[in-house]
Amino acid sequence: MSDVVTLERQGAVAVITVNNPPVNALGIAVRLGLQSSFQAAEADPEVKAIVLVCEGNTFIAGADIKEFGKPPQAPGLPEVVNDIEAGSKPSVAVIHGTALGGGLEVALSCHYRIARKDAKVGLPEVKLGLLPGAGGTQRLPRVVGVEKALDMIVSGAPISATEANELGVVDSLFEGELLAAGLKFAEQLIAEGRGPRRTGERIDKLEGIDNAALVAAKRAEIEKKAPGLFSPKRCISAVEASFTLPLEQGLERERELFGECLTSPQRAALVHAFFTERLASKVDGLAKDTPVRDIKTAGVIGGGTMGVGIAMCFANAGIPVKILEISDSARDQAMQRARDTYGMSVKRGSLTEAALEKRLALISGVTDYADLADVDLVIEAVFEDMGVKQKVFEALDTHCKPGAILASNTSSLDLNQIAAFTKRPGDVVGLHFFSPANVMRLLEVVRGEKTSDDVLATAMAIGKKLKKVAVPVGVCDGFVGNRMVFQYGREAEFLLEEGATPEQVDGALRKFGMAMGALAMRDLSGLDIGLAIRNRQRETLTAEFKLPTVTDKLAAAGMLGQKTGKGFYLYEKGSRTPQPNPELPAILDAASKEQGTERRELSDEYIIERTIYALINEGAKILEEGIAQRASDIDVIYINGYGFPAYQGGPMFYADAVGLDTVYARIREFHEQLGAWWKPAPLLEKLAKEGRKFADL
Ligand code: T1G
Repeated sequence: MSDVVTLERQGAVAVITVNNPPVNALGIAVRLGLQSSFQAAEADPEVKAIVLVCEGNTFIAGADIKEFGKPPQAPGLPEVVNDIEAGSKPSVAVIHGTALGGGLEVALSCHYRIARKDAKVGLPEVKLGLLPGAGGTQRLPRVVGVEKALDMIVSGAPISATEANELGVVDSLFEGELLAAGLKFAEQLIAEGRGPRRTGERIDKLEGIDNAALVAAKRAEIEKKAPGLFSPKRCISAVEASFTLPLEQGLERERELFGECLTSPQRAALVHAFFTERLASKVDGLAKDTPVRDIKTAGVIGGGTMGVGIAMCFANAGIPVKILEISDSARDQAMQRARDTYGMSVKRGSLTEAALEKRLALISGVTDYADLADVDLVIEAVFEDMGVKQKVFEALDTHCKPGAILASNTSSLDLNQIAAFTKRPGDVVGLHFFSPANVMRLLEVVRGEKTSDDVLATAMAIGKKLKKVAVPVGVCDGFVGNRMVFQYGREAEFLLEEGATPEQVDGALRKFGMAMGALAMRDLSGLDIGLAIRNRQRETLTAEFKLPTVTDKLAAAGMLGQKTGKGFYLYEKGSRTPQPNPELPAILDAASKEQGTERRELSDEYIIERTIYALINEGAKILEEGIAQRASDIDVIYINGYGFPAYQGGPMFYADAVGLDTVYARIREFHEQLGAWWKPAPLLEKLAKEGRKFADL
């Protein structure tokens, strides 16, 4: 027994309780406690059945991720679960909250499972660059069949208790008190004289089906969908062993494949992404007990794509929200846009008609600022022009109640200047959503120089409530994400002037793992938007800072990207699939001549260095200016807002993996060869010379 696992007997039932906050992770103490508790119950002649239950919000949510990469400590989880399954007395796992990863594997090694109706179960290891390493790839197929097991293990997505019950993963559902439900089930087993039912011995779900074909189909699907990912392929091979090998050898094969994943760099990057996403919500210098204002109602200024997407986030979280527009027709259009957007989710089957109506009922359209007098939080999402922002914030200052939070969704303008338009700059904060706002998880929470602590704490809390990954950032042009993407986009465009094609640049970036190429992304957001920002930059840049001119030429020719059907690529009517733009080569030739740039062959590796190192160098400047609290926050921003591959860990993690001395040396070369904009960030130079990492900061 240990202080995190206790054993007590209630009549003929041994009750084993895990209590290891916050999520009952299977750290060494829990593994030792489980092993000794099950052994003790097995040895106690009074015990006829065993109940496994957990304290706190959830059943076991997996192995202790913090232990990965550290020297393994015995007993390993495979040993513990095999012991549990081998027990001669029927054991019941009582699931509440989430039974995930090693937690579900422990439950699958118990002979029976019951779950509270609102529970979820799953094997999400693939999201950490791993695979279920304690029998999950061998036992789950024996319960749900190979097809469903492949879906659950390769996607890592949890299923509801109801579905788990339908599939036979859990034997019954209950509501209310955990232990009572567990004892009732165990006593029934005793009464009916039902003994152990070992999952590992079951084969009925493996027979009579062309499992090899299912595996081949999944392999082909993954090769297409995620060619760069390491662990999904190994998940498939492990499940394949469940029907090609006897259990013992299947478990061994699983261990081999697990070992390969454990040592893969992708695992380190994905575990980094897991923990840093949670770390990002911790704001340096903000006391844990900083009061948070109560946000029961919200308002959004502007019913365009962003405004409606933001309003939907509030409705999705059950918060009534008013959208303010300048006219009745604009108001009605905004409401229709919300209905149409929800309608697409209903069509896709990810939302019911009833839920659509319930959420729409929380969104109302208004045309008068006076209608916002009583809301707790207002977010402005109007055109990116300081004059327009001034009118809006002066009106909000006049009409909104004292204590209301006044937020701006600006993506690059000076929030301190916006706050100064009001008599209450302490109540002003930036809430920078990413398009489409109802889909993208990232939220940059912009802290103005006068933003008060409780407003910042409230903004972070509302971010979590809206199921966003909220990351605090400081005020500068483009904050963190956009400021870095300007440099990344600049280099992608320069590479076109130097001889690359959009297909080559974007192809290299997609192979690197980016969700979308840099130039396709520019076409999506609109070249006029990019150009407006670039022209504003031109005003501040000194002569030695050269800028590419391809966008200028495309815009001058009326090619603004997807919205005009032509940009870096061509888009057929109604299609978002980029095709080569036949007019581009001439434009590139003209740009190269104008810049005096000789066009030449460029390698994919060189393209990655020019684009990703531009992100890293600007990230280092952002860190030294304190615009981002920590390097990992930049990684969280890029993974959740800019399609940076989580399995590369984010730009700053990637830089550490490559080695800052290598990155710095290459950037110095670019500085000498290309120009002033490649001047290495002093922080990068310092860390490289000291042989340190961004992670050391
Ligand atoms: N190990 C260690 N710490 C964990 C943890 C884990 N498995 N899960 C959560 N935490 C920490 C987290 O960092 C945070 O810490 C706090 O708990 C609350 O988490 C052999 C190999 C369970 C759905 O992948 O998905 O089993 O920030 O903020 O939103 O096959 O946490 O407070 O210091 O996320 O309520 C598989 C991972 C492991 C599940 C709860 N399991 N966890 O969400 O809270 S691999 C997982 C989650 C494995 C075996 C293999 C979620 C949650 P802090 P939180 P939440």
